[in-house]
Amino acid sequence: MSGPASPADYPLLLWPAAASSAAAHVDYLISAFTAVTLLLTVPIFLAITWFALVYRANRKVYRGNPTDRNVMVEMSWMLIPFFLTLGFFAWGAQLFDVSKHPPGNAMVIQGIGRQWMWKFQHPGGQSEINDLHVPTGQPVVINMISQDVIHSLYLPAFRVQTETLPGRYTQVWFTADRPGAYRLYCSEYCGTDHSVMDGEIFVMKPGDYENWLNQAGSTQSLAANGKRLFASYGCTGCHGAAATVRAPSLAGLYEKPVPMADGGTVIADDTYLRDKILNPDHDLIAGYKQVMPSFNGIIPEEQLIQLIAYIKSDQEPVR
Ligand code: HEC
Ligand SMILES: [Cu+2]
Repeated sequence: MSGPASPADYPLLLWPAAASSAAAHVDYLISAFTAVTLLLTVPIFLAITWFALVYRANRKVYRGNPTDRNVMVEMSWMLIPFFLTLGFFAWGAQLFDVSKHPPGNAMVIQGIGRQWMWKFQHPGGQSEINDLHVPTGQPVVINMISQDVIHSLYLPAFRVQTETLPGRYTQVWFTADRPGAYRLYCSEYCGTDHSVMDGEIFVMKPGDYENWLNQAGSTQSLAANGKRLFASYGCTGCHGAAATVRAPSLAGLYEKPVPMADGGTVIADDTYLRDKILNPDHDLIAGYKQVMPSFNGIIPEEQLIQLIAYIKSDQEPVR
């Protein structure tokens, strides 16, 4: 847990520690871009100053007969910066693309942002408030959602930041590579206590992380919790094997295309499943009579995540 915060606890870090596989690449880009920007602007400022001094009013200097325009010079001051910046565009776009595509073997940690705290849940069900423990060498995706307004999870040591939105899951991913404690922030102004919506991210060697998971304790994995909720909210009454209501089986549904009543198809990802549980009257499925009650305002975000974890885990292909 982070203690009471005072500005003196957090010195202004112009160049935070680099603790992820992507951090060095981002730093190279920023440094190179800064260097080129200086290279392109400093000579101009120096030249302006020099000309302003040398040719200022009342100074006796030769002012006649200016030289002709020099096409080569004009073309080069336009084209060289143009191609340089295009190069940076390609470089930045490539890093952006990497940041949007986590590797397939990534471990998923669930995050919830709300005024004014972060809550994280590990796959085994361990949860923590404001702090986050992650292993080194393992790609980690944080799948997050907001319970109220827009927040943004900012992890300076990993050089990543992603908005946390109400009603939609967003992801941020990294592979931490240097054990230590780093800060995590909300970087979207979200109300009175925005400034204390922060915490610490602890990067641990895989063995230490295992130990931490064991001592953090958890009675049930997310999926097992979801299974329990699936029964207690009465979902089994319609979606269970013994149900008499005609409702689609949810086994094997995750990430599969679902045929819609309007003829289209939708991929059953996290956001689709969440929407369907909260607003079953939207996106009607082909071939069913819609009798499912809305669970909007009834099932909190945390339990929606657990229900989805259960639907994900229940993967025998039935459909
Ligand atoms: C009264 C019966 C009933 C109950 C209770 C019920 N559902 Fe449904 N559910 C349905 C029906 C019927 C559909 C198909 C709706 C349609 O036509 O779009 C459906 C659709 C779904 C879908 C989309 C399935 C697909 O193939 O794309 C999901 C996900 C879902 N329900 C989850 C749940 C969860 C989770 C619960 C419990 C919190 C629940 N349902 C409770 C009847 C029910
Ligand atoms: Cu916030």
